[in-house]
Amino acid sequence: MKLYYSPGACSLAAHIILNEINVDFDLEKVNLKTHQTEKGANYYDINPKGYVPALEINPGLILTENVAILPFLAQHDPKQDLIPPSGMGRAKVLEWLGYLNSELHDAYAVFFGGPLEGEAKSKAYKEVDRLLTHIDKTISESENDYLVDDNFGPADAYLFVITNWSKSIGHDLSPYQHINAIRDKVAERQSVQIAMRDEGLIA
Ligand SMILES: N[C@@H](CCC(=O)N[C@@H](CS)C(=O)NCC(=O)O)C(=O)O
Repeated sequence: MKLYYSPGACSLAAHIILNEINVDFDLEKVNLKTHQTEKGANYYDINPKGYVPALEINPGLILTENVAILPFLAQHDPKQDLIPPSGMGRAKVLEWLGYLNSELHDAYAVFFGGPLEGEAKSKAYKEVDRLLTHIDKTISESENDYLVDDNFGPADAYLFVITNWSKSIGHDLSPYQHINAIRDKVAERQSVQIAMRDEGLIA
């Protein structure tokens, strides 16, 4: 398998799960401004949508979209801890992935679409805070160690990656203690440390 990624982008979640499932994989960095890969390919030939992540499963077989890639990878976990194979547990993972992708990811993405000023900027921060408040409250009301049950899974990886962007948009994540409790556990995982190091995000 090969993951097309950009350092620190949402593709980091797939990178983390690849490290968790113990498969051989390659990485190819994509320059999202020029849409060239580090090997000189035109990225639009690989993913016509132009964004990361893209997962090459076999030569010529490409899977895109976080909500498809993350469960696809997680189900390769030999211990079956990352995602339940069926039933409500799996549906709950997909529910979180859908919400993170269509709501939280989008709310942060507004900051990366171009410079935000004045009212538009404060509205964008408010939206991020509104969603984080909901997520934090939901976690506080559950007795789980992670977003779904007591096992780390793809939704936790995705939440970790998206909330990492708070730093680059100048957003204060400290009020969200339940999110931060999950973030702290995720950050300690070897899969996460290795992925962040391999993307050049930490030394
Ligand atoms: N719907 C896509 C969105 C992916 C996405 O937004 N990727 C961002 C990085 S986090 C990207 O590559 N942006 C550059 C671009 O759109 O050109 C998914 O969930 O996989």
